[in-house]
Amino acid sequence: MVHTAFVIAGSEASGGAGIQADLKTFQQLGVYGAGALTCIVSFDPKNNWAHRFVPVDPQVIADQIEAATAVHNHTTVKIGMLGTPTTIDAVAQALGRQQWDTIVLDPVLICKGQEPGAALDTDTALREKILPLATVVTPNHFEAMTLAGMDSIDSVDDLIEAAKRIQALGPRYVVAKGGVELPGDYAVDVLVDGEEVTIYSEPKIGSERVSGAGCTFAAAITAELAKGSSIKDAVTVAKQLVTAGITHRQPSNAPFDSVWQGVL
Ligand code: PXL
Repeated sequence: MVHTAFVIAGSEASGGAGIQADLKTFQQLGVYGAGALTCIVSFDPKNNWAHRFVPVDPQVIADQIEAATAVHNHTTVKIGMLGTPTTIDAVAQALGRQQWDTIVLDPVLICKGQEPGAALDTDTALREKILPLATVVTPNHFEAMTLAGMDSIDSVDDLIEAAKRIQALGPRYVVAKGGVELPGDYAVDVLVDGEEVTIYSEPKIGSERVSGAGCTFAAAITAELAKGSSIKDAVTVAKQLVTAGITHRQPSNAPFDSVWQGVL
């Protein structure tokens, strides 16, 4: 029997991000994946790849989680894009129906191409209802600024400060991702575990963001924790997989290439 991991996230039909990336990552790391859909994102190739967004009915989200958690005894869950305060309520309630060893939250506020304004109500609801339940949270540069209430993050020290502020909101571990947004030649992530700070750094691969990098990173942490790894080792594997997956990215006709999880 292999370890299992559950994911609650949105569909991004092109296969770059969302639950498609999550489940591919679980499979790649040898974990049996299962998942519930929160929303459906369809890029619009006729309108500058705008994101068409449809939330799934909250009862249907609850039904999916009921079904999946009845079929397998999941103790590890990843939470990806939720998208609306109503969805956040439904997911917070459903999570409360059982004990979880590990809840990994990728605090997706907006996806690439969306307006930052759309993030505000989601930010408030995530901060109040989901963050306090999370074991691990994996904000990117924008999400770290928003959740930490900082106007800018311009250095690794700022990123550590943001991670510490977010940790004060409840999660045990914060992995804040500098990605291509911080100046310099390295993509730097910081893990904050209480007072301990671990820095993960790899040379940047180009200066463009790649679709699915955040989803793959958090899903890989989830899979490794499901197998019993320590958080430090889980982040090491996640960083390796994302770095290799970006190096061997899948080209696309959209403005973003996507991560190839099958690389390792
Ligand atoms: O990369 C963030 C993300 C997560 N989940 C879904 C998405 C996106 C971005 O497009 O569509 C479903």
